[in-house]
Amino acid sequence: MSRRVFDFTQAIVRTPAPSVVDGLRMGAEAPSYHGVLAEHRAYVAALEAAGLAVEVLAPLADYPDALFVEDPAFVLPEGAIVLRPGAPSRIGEAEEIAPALRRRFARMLELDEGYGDGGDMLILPDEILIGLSARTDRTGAEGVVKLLGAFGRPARIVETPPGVLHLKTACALVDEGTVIATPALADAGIFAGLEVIETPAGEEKAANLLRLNDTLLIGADYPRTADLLAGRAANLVPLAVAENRKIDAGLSCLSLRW
Ligand code: CIR
Repeated sequence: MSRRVFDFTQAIVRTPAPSVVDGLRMGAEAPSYHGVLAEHRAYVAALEAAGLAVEVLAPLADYPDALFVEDPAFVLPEGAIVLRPGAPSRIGEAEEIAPALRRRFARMLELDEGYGDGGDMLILPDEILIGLSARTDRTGAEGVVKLLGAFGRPARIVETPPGVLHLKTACALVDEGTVIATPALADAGIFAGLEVIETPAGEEKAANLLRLNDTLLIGADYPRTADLLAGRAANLVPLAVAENRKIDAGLSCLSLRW
Protein backbone atom coordinates (compact mmCIF):
# COMPACT_ATOMS: atom_id res chain seq x y z
CA MET A 1 0.00 0.00 0.00
CA SER A 2 1.42 3.38 -1.00
CA ARG A 3 1.34 5.96 1.82
CA ARG A 4 1.91 9.65 2.21
CA VAL A 5 5.20 9.93 3.98
CA PHE A 6 5.78 13.65 4.36
CA ASP A 7 2.80 14.72 6.46
CA PHE A 8 4.63 15.55 9.68
CA THR A 9 3.22 17.47 12.64
CA GLN A 10 5.52 16.38 15.50
CA ALA A 11 9.24 16.14 16.16
CA ILE A 12 11.60 15.35 19.03
CA VAL A 13 15.14 16.76 19.13
CA ARG A 14 17.80 16.89 21.84
CA THR A 15 19.97 19.93 22.60
CA PRO A 16 23.68 19.17 22.14
CA ALA A 17 25.79 18.93 25.29
CA PRO A 18 29.28 20.53 25.47
CA SER A 19 30.61 16.94 25.26
CA VAL A 20 29.50 16.88 21.60
CA VAL A 21 33.11 17.83 20.78
CA ASP A 22 33.91 14.19 21.71
CA GLY A 23 31.25 12.76 19.39
CA LEU A 24 32.23 9.77 17.28
CA ARG A 25 33.95 10.81 14.08
CA MET A 26 35.86 9.30 11.19
CA GLY A 27 37.78 12.50 10.39
CA ALA A 28 40.49 14.38 12.28
CA GLU A 29 38.77 17.63 13.23
CA ALA A 30 36.42 17.96 16.20
CA PRO A 31 33.48 20.37 15.92
CA SER A 32 33.07 23.41 18.14
CA TYR A 33 30.30 23.17 20.74
CA HIS A 34 29.00 26.63 19.92
CA GLY A 35 29.01 25.84 16.21
CA VAL A 36 26.99 22.66 16.71
CA LEU A 37 24.62 24.53 19.03
CA ALA A 38 24.06 27.29 16.45
CA GLU A 39 23.35 24.73 13.72
CA HIS A 40 20.95 22.95 16.07
CA ARG A 41 19.03 26.15 16.85
CA ALA A 42 18.64 26.93 13.15
CA TYR A 43 17.49 23.35 12.55
CA VAL A 44 14.78 23.57 15.24
CA ALA A 45 13.58 26.87 13.77
CA ALA A 46 13.42 25.27 10.30
CA LEU A 47 11.34 22.34 11.62
CA GLU A 48 8.93 24.80 13.23
CA ALA A 49 8.74 26.87 10.06
CA ALA A 50 7.87 23.66 8.18
CA GLY A 51 4.85 23.25 10.47
CA LEU A 52 6.11 20.81 13.12
CA ALA A 53 5.66 21.15 16.89
CA VAL A 54 9.12 20.42 18.28
CA GLU A 55 9.78 18.88 21.70
CA VAL A 56 13.31 19.72 22.81
CA LEU A 57 14.88 17.21 25.21
CA ALA A 58 17.60 18.16 27.69
CA PRO A 59 21.26 17.62 26.76
CA LEU A 60 22.98 14.44 27.97
CA ALA A 61 26.59 15.12 28.96
CA ASP A 62 27.40 11.40 29.23
CA TYR A 63 26.40 10.75 25.62
CA PRO A 64 28.28 13.07 23.23
CA ASP A 65 26.23 11.83 20.22
CA ALA A 66 22.83 11.99 21.94
CA LEU A 67 21.70 14.98 19.85
CA PHE A 68 21.36 12.49 16.99
CA VAL A 69 18.01 11.23 18.29
CA GLU A 70 17.24 9.52 15.00
CA ASP A 71 19.59 6.64 15.86
CA PRO A 72 18.29 5.15 19.15
CA ALA A 73 14.65 4.98 17.99
CA PHE A 74 12.39 4.70 14.97
CA VAL A 75 8.98 6.33 14.86
CA LEU A 76 5.89 6.04 12.68
CA PRO A 77 2.40 7.46 13.14
CA GLU A 78 1.45 3.94 14.32
CA GLY A 79 4.00 3.82 17.13
CA ALA A 80 7.64 3.85 18.15
CA ILE A 81 10.44 1.30 18.28
CA VAL A 82 13.28 1.68 20.78
CA LEU A 83 16.39 0.41 18.99
CA ARG A 84 19.82 -0.85 20.05
CA PRO A 85 22.45 1.56 18.64
CA GLY A 86 25.45 -0.28 17.22
CA ALA A 87 28.20 1.94 18.67
CA PRO A 88 29.11 0.89 22.26
CA SER A 89 29.24 4.55 23.37
CA ARG A 90 25.65 5.09 22.12
CA ILE A 91 23.77 1.99 23.32
CA GLY A 92 22.67 3.79 26.52
CA GLU A 93 20.90 6.46 24.45
CA ALA A 94 18.06 3.97 23.89
CA GLU A 95 16.93 3.99 27.52
CA GLU A 96 17.41 7.76 27.67
CA ILE A 97 14.99 8.39 24.79
CA ALA A 98 12.43 5.76 25.83
CA PRO A 99 10.56 7.89 28.44
CA ALA A 100 9.96 10.71 25.92
CA LEU A 101 8.56 8.20 23.44
CA ARG A 102 6.40 6.52 26.08
CA ARG A 103 4.77 9.89 26.79
CA ARG A 104 4.00 10.43 23.12
CA PHE A 105 3.16 7.00 21.66
CA ALA A 106 0.44 4.58 22.75
CA ARG A 107 2.27 1.69 21.06
CA MET A 108 5.92 1.20 21.83
CA LEU A 109 8.02 -1.81 20.85
CA GLU A 110 11.63 -2.65 21.65
CA LEU A 111 14.39 -4.30 19.67
CA ASP A 112 15.73 -6.99 21.98
CA GLU A 113 18.66 -8.51 20.09
CA GLY A 114 21.30 -7.49 17.59
CA TYR A 115 21.96 -3.85 16.77
CA GLY A 116 20.08 -1.28 14.73
CA ASP A 117 20.44 2.49 14.24
CA GLY A 118 17.53 4.60 12.98
CA GLY A 119 19.95 6.24 10.53
CA ASP A 120 19.83 2.97 8.62
CA MET A 121 16.04 3.04 8.20
CA LEU A 122 14.52 4.83 5.24
CA ILE A 123 10.76 5.23 4.92
CA LEU A 124 9.54 4.90 1.32
CA PRO A 125 5.89 5.11 0.24
CA ASP A 126 5.54 1.32 -0.18
CA GLU A 127 8.08 -0.12 2.24
CA ILE A 128 10.81 0.64 4.73
CA LEU A 129 14.43 -0.06 3.78
CA ILE A 130 16.83 -1.23 6.48
CA GLY A 131 20.50 -0.88 5.62
CA LEU A 132 23.14 -3.24 6.97
CA SER A 133 26.09 -1.16 8.16
CA ALA A 134 28.78 -1.03 10.81
CA ARG A 135 25.93 -0.01 13.18
CA THR A 136 23.05 -2.24 12.05
CA ASP A 137 23.71 -5.99 11.91
CA ARG A 138 21.60 -8.71 10.34
CA THR A 139 20.13 -9.88 13.66
CA GLY A 140 19.05 -6.32 14.47
CA ALA A 141 17.73 -5.69 10.96
CA GLU A 142 15.68 -8.91 11.02
CA GLY A 143 14.36 -7.98 14.46
CA VAL A 144 13.26 -4.57 13.15
CA VAL A 145 11.54 -6.21 10.15
CA LYS A 146 9.52 -8.33 12.61
CA LEU A 147 8.61 -5.35 14.77
CA LEU A 148 7.56 -3.32 11.74
CA GLY A 149 5.38 -6.26 10.73
CA ALA A 150 3.46 -5.74 13.98
CA PHE A 151 2.70 -2.21 12.70
CA GLY A 152 1.62 -3.66 9.34
CA ARG A 153 4.64 -2.14 7.62
CA PRO A 154 6.59 -4.14 5.00
CA ALA A 155 10.37 -3.78 5.23
CA ARG A 156 13.34 -4.93 3.18
CA ILE A 157 16.97 -5.39 4.25
CA VAL A 158 19.57 -3.89 1.89
CA GLU A 159 23.34 -3.48 1.81
CA THR A 160 24.90 -0.07 2.54
CA PRO A 161 28.00 0.83 0.46
CA PRO A 162 31.32 0.32 2.30
CA GLY A 163 32.66 3.36 4.15
CA VAL A 164 29.20 4.90 4.56
CA LEU A 165 28.12 5.37 8.19
CA HIS A 166 24.38 4.84 7.74
CA LEU A 167 22.06 4.05 4.83
CA LYS A 168 20.58 7.56 5.09
CA THR A 169 24.06 9.11 5.00
CA ALA A 170 23.87 8.19 1.31
CA CYS A 171 20.21 8.69 0.36
CA ALA A 172 16.90 10.38 1.16
CA LEU A 173 13.39 10.52 -0.20
CA VAL A 174 12.87 13.82 -2.06
CA ASP A 175 9.21 13.38 -2.95
CA GLU A 176 6.88 10.40 -3.14
CA GLY A 177 8.40 9.22 -6.43
CA THR A 178 12.02 10.32 -6.13
CA VAL A 179 15.10 9.53 -4.06
CA ILE A 180 18.44 11.25 -4.02
CA ALA A 181 21.43 8.94 -3.60
CA THR A 182 25.19 8.91 -3.96
CA PRO A 183 26.31 7.26 -7.21
CA ALA A 184 27.58 4.22 -5.24
CA LEU A 185 24.17 3.64 -3.66
CA ALA A 186 22.26 4.50 -6.85
CA ASP A 187 24.29 1.77 -8.60
CA ALA A 188 23.20 -0.78 -6.01
CA GLY A 189 19.79 -0.91 -7.69
CA ILE A 190 17.74 -0.95 -4.49
CA PHE A 191 15.27 1.80 -5.47
CA ALA A 192 13.16 -0.05 -8.04
CA GLY A 193 10.14 1.96 -9.19
CA LEU A 194 11.53 5.30 -8.00
CA GLU A 195 13.34 8.03 -9.92
CA VAL A 196 16.89 8.31 -8.59
CA ILE A 197 18.73 11.65 -8.61
CA GLU A 198 22.48 11.18 -8.12
CA THR A 199 24.46 13.63 -6.01
CA PRO A 200 27.01 15.60 -8.08
CA ALA A 201 30.70 14.68 -7.61
CA GLY A 202 32.01 16.30 -4.45
CA GLU A 203 28.52 16.79 -2.99
CA GLU A 204 27.86 13.18 -1.89
CA LYS A 205 27.06 14.34 1.65
CA ALA A 206 24.10 16.34 0.29
CA ALA A 207 22.25 13.00 0.04
CA ASN A 208 21.36 13.30 3.72
CA LEU A 209 18.64 15.88 3.22
CA LEU A 210 15.26 16.03 4.89
CA ARG A 211 11.78 16.43 3.42
CA LEU A 212 9.09 17.74 5.79
CA ASN A 213 5.66 18.57 4.37
CA ASP A 214 6.31 21.06 1.52
CA THR A 215 9.83 21.83 2.68
CA LEU A 216 13.17 20.31 1.67
CA LEU A 217 15.99 20.99 4.12
CA ILE A 218 19.36 20.73 2.42
CA GLY A 219 22.93 21.36 3.55
CA ALA A 220 24.00 24.90 2.69
CA ASP A 221 27.30 23.79 1.13
CA TYR A 222 25.80 21.89 -1.78
CA PRO A 223 24.77 24.42 -4.46
CA ARG A 224 24.79 21.99 -7.39
CA THR A 225 22.50 19.60 -5.52
CA ALA A 226 20.21 22.53 -4.70
CA ASP A 227 20.04 23.33 -8.44
CA LEU A 228 19.12 19.71 -9.22
CA LEU A 229 16.31 19.84 -6.66
CA ALA A 230 14.82 23.17 -7.73
CA GLY A 231 11.06 22.85 -8.08
CA ARG A 232 10.87 19.55 -6.15
CA ALA A 233 9.29 21.22 -3.10
CA ALA A 234 7.57 24.53 -2.42
CA ASN A 235 10.39 25.54 -0.06
CA LEU A 236 14.04 24.61 -0.45
CA VAL A 237 15.77 25.64 2.78
CA PRO A 238 19.58 25.63 3.03
CA LEU A 239 20.92 24.92 6.52
CA ALA A 240 24.49 25.12 7.81
CA VAL A 241 25.86 21.63 8.44
CA ALA A 242 29.64 22.19 8.51
CA GLU A 243 30.05 21.57 12.26
CA ASN A 244 27.77 18.53 12.42
CA ARG A 245 29.51 17.13 9.34
CA LYS A 246 32.74 16.91 11.36
CA ILE A 247 31.04 14.23 13.44
CA ASP A 248 29.59 12.48 10.38
CA ALA A 249 26.10 13.89 10.77
CA GLY A 250 23.67 15.58 8.40
CA LEU A 251 20.06 16.69 8.64
CA SER A 252 17.91 13.60 9.22
CA CYS A 253 19.82 12.43 12.30
CA LEU A 254 18.93 15.46 14.41
CA SER A 255 15.22 14.64 14.83
CA LEU A 256 12.54 12.01 15.14
CA ARG A 257 9.51 13.00 13.07
CA TRP A 258 5.94 11.79 12.72
C1 CIR B 1 27.87 8.73 15.15
O1 CIR B 1 28.92 8.35 14.63
O2 CIR B 1 27.06 7.95 15.64
C2 CIR B 1 27.56 10.20 15.21
N1 CIR B 1 28.79 10.95 15.35
C3 CIR B 1 26.83 10.65 13.96
C4 CIR B 1 25.49 10.00 13.82
C5 CIR B 1 24.74 10.49 12.64
N2 CIR B 1 23.49 9.81 12.57
C6 CIR B 1 22.79 9.65 11.46
O3 CIR B 1 23.25 10.02 10.38
N3 CIR B 1 21.63 9.03 11.55
